Amino acid sequence: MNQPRTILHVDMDAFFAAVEQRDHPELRGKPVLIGHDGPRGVVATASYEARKFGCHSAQPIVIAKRRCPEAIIVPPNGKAYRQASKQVFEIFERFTPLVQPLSIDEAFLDVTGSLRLHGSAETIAQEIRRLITDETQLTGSVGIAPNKFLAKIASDLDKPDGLTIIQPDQVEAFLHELPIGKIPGVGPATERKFHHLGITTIGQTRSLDLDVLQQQFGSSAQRYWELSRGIDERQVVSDGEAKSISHEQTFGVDVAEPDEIRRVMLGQTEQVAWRLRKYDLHARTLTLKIRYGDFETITRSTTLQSPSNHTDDLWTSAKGLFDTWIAKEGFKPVRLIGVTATQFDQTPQMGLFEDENRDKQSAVEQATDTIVEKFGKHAIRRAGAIPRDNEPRP
Ligand code: TTP
Ligand code: MG
Repeated sequence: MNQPRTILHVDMDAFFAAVEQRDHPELRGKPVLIGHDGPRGVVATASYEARKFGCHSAQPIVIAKRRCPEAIIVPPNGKAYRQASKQVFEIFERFTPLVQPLSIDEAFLDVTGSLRLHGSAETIAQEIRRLITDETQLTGSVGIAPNKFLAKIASDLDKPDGLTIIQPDQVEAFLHELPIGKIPGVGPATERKFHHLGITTIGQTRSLDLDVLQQQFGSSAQRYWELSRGIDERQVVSDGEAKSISHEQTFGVDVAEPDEIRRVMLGQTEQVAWRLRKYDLHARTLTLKIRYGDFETITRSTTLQSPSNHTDDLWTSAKGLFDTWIAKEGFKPVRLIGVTATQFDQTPQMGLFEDENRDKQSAVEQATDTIVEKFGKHAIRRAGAIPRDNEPRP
């Protein structure tokens, strides 16, 4: 067993919409949808005012408008979101070097080594929340727990502008109440399987022996066994030290539509590229991970023409791998898709000017351009209509 740790998960509230409401006072207090209006547009996020009407991320704009006709639709402005994200991450780094970004608006912080200086994790969390509000006029929610799994769940419990602490001695009681579907990657089918076994909460899984779990859930059994006991030893690894940067997502159902998977892959590629750029890392190798409905998992890798951290370059490789897989092996419905960049090289490979010019095109804009090119003008969609799980499995 490792030493006890204190992990924070910070996640900004209604991030893109909150930036727009900050920058455009006329939007404050109003239902706002971020996305491109039009028949194929998709909601990137909804302000909390719009969520009351049932609007949410990854929903077609037409449906969101039906639920909330007075909603104001604002096209995304990637530059503003990147700038706000940079400010927020700079705040995190004042408290610990162990900051692991998960996406543009969320990160894990291991503050175990900072407790002596700052007093307590709660003090650190309150200070981070205060600094975020003072310096960016935005709000974030924080979860504090002994591991990543619980910290991420905790940050979501009191959103927006919330702080939730799960003390080590509360873990067991907490897991006893927590629905099984809260485990990342457990979709409706797996949930049903648990229900058949008489299990509805994560804590109840403790009553099942490991071999029973293995029979039922194969390679996921060990993880369920550990999570039900509150064990998650994954370390917080800052991207600066990471040997690989990846995003993956388990779908609640097997996805039988290749374009749907391409959309998710593009969002993942955008996030991976953004994290590489943040640490000035350039990846030589890109790997695609595909899991089928029967849990068989394959990986396919490719070497980039030259090391890169640009969305377009990584996307060309990721899409190439996906299309080659379909051409050679035939498409099968997909349960999990993931994009990983490895083999980092810190020396920029391009001329300074070229690099600078390319940097001006924001990650979001690049992704937007690519989506528009591939899927039509109003097809902006990042994570698909499916729960996100952008964490590698423990
Ligand atoms: P989230 O943190 O999932 O959502 P949020 O910050 O808008 O709201 P919450 O308070 O619930 O955390 O995502 C961060 C941003 O990423 C979000 O503001 C917009 C973008 N995003 C998409 O573009 N598409 C998506 O499908 C999702 C989920 C997010
Ligand atoms: Mg958020």
